[in-house]
Amino acid sequence: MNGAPYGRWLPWNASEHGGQIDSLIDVIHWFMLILFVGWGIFFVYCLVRFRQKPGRNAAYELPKGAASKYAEVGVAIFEGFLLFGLSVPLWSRYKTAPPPPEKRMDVTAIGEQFAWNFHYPGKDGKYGRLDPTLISSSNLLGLDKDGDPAAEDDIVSPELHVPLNQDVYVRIRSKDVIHSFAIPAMRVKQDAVPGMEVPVWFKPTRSSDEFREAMAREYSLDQPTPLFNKKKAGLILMEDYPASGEPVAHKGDALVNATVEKLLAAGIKTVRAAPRATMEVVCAQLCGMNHYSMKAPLFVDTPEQFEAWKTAQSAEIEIDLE
Ligand SMILES: [Cu+2]
Repeated sequence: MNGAPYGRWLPWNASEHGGQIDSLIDVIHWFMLILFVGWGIFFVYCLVRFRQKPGRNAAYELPKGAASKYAEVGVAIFEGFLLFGLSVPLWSRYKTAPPPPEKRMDVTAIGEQFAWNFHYPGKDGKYGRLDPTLISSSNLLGLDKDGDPAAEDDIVSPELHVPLNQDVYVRIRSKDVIHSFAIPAMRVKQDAVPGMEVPVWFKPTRSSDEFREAMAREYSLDQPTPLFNKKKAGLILMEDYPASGEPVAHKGDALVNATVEKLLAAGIKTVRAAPRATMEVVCAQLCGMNHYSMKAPLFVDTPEQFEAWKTAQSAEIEIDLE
């Protein structure tokens, strides 16, 4: 990881195709700058050249010349080329070639006012049945755990976990109004439309660990910052403490109350830590009063971290059922 997280005025890019989007943004901005300066110069030229003078009357007829006609036809052809020569083929190539099912990680993202929830098919690779009549505060998606065997191993999570360097295939749905599933760091954005299931796909090429390394800094253990929530684990440790001898806290531990107490008891007052979530899924469609708060943390895990997370999720489900 080199450079500032938010270099070039863009969020960092963590996906395989993101570089192409950034190049397109660059090209369009340079092109618009050239047009802006060109038109600006022409505008000022016209103001000076055709300004009011004694003995000169305004002409109301349009100029009739071949030059302007050729220029207009030329611009139309160029714009047609941009649309049908570049945009349409690129769009169809990207939108009609999803990664094959055996190579991708499948997940469904369901938007509601005002949260995202993620439904993983579990070990069997099959999504369990969702039944709107089963929706409750403890079963947010209405997953039919008793009626459908395919639902037994499914995972429902308010966090999106994806594996590093593997294609991710997301089916996007909505429970109520139109939302927009957006991951700035992955250069992905797609509307979530009630009654429809719209897929998007991307391949994460940089892990959360990498971004944590870039964002790590010293925190004093009694310092209040919004990230340093001792109950909710906004921060995680980037090193073992103490560095020598038997560590009381390990790299990767969440900075929650229990960890902080252990560290203070060992005489440690400052630690190097980083945000637990370095990327997020947001809603990019004004969907109601609390639209601004509609976001979910995104984690790009190494294959081992991803397996460990899935195992922990399945364990939690079993406890819930007892
Ligand atoms: Cu929304």
